[in-house]
Amino acid sequence: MVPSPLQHMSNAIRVLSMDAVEAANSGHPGMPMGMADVATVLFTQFLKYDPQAPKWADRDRFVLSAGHGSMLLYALLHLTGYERPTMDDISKFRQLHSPCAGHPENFELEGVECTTGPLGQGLAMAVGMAMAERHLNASFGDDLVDHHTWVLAGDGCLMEGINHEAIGLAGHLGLGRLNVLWDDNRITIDGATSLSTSEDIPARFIATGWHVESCDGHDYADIARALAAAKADPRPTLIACRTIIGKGAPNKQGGSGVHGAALGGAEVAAARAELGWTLPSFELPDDILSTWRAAGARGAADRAAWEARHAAHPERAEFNRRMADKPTGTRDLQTYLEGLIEKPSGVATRKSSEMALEVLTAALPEMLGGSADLTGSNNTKTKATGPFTKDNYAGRYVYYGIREFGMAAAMNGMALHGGVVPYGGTFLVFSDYCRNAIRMSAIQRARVVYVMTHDSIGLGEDGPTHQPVEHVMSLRMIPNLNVFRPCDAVETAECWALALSTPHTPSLLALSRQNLPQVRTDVRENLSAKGAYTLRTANAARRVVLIATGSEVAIAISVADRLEEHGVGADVVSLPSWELFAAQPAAYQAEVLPAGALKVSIEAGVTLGWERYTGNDGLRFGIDSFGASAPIAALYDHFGLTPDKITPQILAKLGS
Ligand SMILES: Cc1ncc(C[n+]2csc(CCOP(=O)(O)OP(=O)(O)O)c2C)c(N)n1
Ligand SMILES: [Mg+2]
Repeated sequence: MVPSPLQHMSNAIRVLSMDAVEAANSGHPGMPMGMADVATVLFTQFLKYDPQAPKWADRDRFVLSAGHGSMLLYALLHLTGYERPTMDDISKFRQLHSPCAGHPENFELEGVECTTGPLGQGLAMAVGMAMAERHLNASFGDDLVDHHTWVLAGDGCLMEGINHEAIGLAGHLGLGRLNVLWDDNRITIDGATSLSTSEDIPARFIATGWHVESCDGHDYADIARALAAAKADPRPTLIACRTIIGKGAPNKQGGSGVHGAALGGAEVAAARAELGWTLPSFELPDDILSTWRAAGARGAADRAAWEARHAAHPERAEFNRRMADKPTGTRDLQTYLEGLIEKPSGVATRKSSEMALEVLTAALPEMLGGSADLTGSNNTKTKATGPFTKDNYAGRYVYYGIREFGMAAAMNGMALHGGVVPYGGTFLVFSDYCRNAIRMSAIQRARVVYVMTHDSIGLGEDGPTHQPVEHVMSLRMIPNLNVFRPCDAVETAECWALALSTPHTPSLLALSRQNLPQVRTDVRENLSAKGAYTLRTANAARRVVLIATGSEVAIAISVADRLEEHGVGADVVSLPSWELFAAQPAAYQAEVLPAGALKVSIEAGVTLGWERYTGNDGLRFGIDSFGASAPIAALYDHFGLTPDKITPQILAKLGS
């Protein structure tokens, strides 16, 4: 049978995918070959995009949640006319410095909206993109913001727990512009899905408030019908696309063997014969390429019309400001800081964070807050941020429900969509629930601000399940994540300013439940920006440098007082951010942590890692076990984090 023009187009995806995987001898041909027909319909008839303007603000967002099928996306970007990947890039699939990485990476290629591969998270990020779209639509209207979010998800994405959080949120918020194409091939790596699941997925989506369609994923007319129905329905839609994994590989299609391995020379040759494809690897027939390029050009008229509307729009300057990936901030924060000097505040840093947020959210409409059901504990809601609901997408506060992972991934999607700066709260101990999404914020260079409160045993009676011990240190290990543990109201506001100033780096604020005295008396300079600084200089000859973070800074000051009473001079260094301190010149680091002095760290968490600043011959006070359930004073005493318990050990070490 002679392939139809659409079949030729889909076969171009198939051949490019199998050839690139073959050349790399690594990768996943099954999904791209199986979903080639669905993708062809989406990219030629439904998706709104313009390869000549990949960042066009009102483009539809396409998320390849099943990121292992990256070749599908690379093939589509090349075929539709994006500048990259070139055919040369594709021929170097999975090689060092090729933008065609093993899994799609948003910082490598325009047209890759987010980095995917950790299954389920693409779908959850798409929920955030769809939220950002509705929010900006509510602010700027249909003329500027009116697009859809399309997701391609596999069986794995719909099995991961995060998908439950994501679809629950999307159904509740009525995100009708979100459509998920499910590659319903009934195969995963281990074999048939019947090995591991009996779930009625459509029923679950319907139960969550979604609309469900199904289609034959190899019948173009049926696919187009289902996509049109999805677009027309006011609810988010799941489209179950029945497909054959690896379709086109005559002997291997339909089995798990095509999921993640090169087909091999004989099968590639057999597939070429099956598909009627005669050209060598990485060559495309002119007529097929030009048909694809024509399909890719369909969005240009839409984009031009949008640009005309944009040029005439009275709020275009504000729209451009929000969509720009730039540092943000407000002078009002400095006024607020000066007020703290006049009237010091001795509240918990979670409360200080709320006070800073009152100022920031009033001045910065791009901030979109929320909490995973701990609003009153995380202190994330401000007067300026009304609820974001199905009936009011203009709201700026998301009740995420008890969905930490879903929240974090949605915030990634919002940040990557652009136009909003998301922040969201939970207890620090539950950073583990969303840790991979925090990591994905960092990989994707997304400005997300995590407000993580109840940051130590200082939370008291809730006990060891709720008391972070290893969390702060382990979060410091994530590259490109700024972890802040501010010690008072001043530092907390400074850290907020820093978090908003890094458009390509996420931040995490570890904040106390308990009240803390204000120790800063000068706000002329944002000292937290240096990561660490000498908060108090020794009176007597300096023999000790006490290094502390967050709630332990006040303890360090008391220890210093006692040491001075013994004639031992002690500096106190506050170290709110390891990452920013590490970025300082060596001379500054040596000035803050001078050679020769005994270095002593005090932090209510694991001591592993503090050797970096104390050296092996220094002293480290922390907690290398789980906490306990008790009132705070009893806990600090029990774990030896009091001036009474720390001071004698320092004196003993000094031999005085
Ligand atoms: C969170 C996570 N767990 C495990 C993996 C490893 N993995 C990659 S693909 C895959 C199977 C996915 O099956 P499916 O979505 O049905 O893809 P198909 O085999 O149909 O292409 C697994 C387990 C992963 N990428 N992410
Ligand atoms: Mg599958």
